[in-house]
Amino acid sequence: MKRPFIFIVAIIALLAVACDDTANAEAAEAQAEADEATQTNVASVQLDIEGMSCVNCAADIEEGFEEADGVVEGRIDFGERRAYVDYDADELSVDDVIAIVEERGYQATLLED
Ligand SMILES: [Cu+2]
Repeated sequence: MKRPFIFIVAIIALLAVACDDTANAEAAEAQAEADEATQTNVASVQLDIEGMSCVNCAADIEEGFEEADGVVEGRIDFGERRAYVDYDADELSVDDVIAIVEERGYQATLLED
């Protein structure tokens, strides 16, 4: 009669420990990301994009940004035919960002403001 009770207590204890570990790991990961963000030399650039015929083309380029190392965030405004890209300037140059667009088969030119 006593055994099942101990077994259940043990399971609950194990689950509690596991959940706590997950929470700690998530907190550590969030902290690491925050540290990385403050250390990253983020630059922003706007590009004029040519060659897009539909919103799928915009999504295609955004996918290129997502897959590229060093791009913090890349967004395409299909209506304006424009890309807004935040990137790690220690890792990439503007030409590298343009190359990401060109690899997908579109043309990008730096928008001077
Ligand atoms: Cu398209």
